[in-house]
Amino acid sequence: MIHAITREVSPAIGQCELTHIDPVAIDVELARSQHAEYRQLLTELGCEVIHLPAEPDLPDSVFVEDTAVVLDELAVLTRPGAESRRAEVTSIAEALAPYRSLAELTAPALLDGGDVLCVGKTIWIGLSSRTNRAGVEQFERLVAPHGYTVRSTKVHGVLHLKSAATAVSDDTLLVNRDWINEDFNDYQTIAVDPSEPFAANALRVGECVVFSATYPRTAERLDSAGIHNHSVASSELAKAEGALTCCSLIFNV
Ligand code: CIR
Repeated sequence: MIHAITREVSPAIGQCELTHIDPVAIDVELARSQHAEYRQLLTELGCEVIHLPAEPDLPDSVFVEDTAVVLDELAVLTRPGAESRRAEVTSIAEALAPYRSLAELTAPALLDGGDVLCVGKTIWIGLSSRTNRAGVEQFERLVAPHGYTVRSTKVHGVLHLKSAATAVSDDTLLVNRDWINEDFNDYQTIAVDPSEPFAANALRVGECVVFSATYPRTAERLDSAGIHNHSVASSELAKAEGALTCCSLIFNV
């Protein structure tokens, strides 16, 4: 069974971290209703959704992806690059504890889950403003014994690796090459439509792909490549520099 951990949008989302985009007022109620649609879609796609209560003092806490990387063998609790986000990890650890053994990154490691792209047994980690080499090295030490190969790649001009590249099948990545130097030669790649630079973040749920309704041209490119996708609205949390993968931790039980 697929499980998805999510968390309600914080009433403080307006105080979220912003790195590469300008502040625009966020409508908390709209963000919550779009998030509810997202959870509903995950349920329809077969997920058991574990929805955690809002954290009023943690503005970015809806973006649960950044706090942990859940593999089949263990979950790695991260040390998020933004100090304001470190306290988010505690309640995620409690939520994951029934399902996985837990390991954690410690200082000087910095790593956001948004920088971690798992493609089979290869794990790509973006070196970004949130993730440093110590984070990559500690993470690698934890997962290598389980047969994973870790590869790092620089990310520039955008927050996380998964803003620039996500997997839409076992061997196909959706990419925006403006933000990464890596060629990803081992995979087939689909480029985002040039008018939709933020469209590279697709969420895989089992064999299904969830995709933002904001990017219809890139959705057509996916369709043409035989990657059929389920559309969901995500415009409001995009104002907090978040996308689709950020809002859940998805794993099999
Ligand atoms: C942040 O800057 O940390 C949040 N405002 C957005 C985090 C989005 N998370 C993600 O892409 N994995």
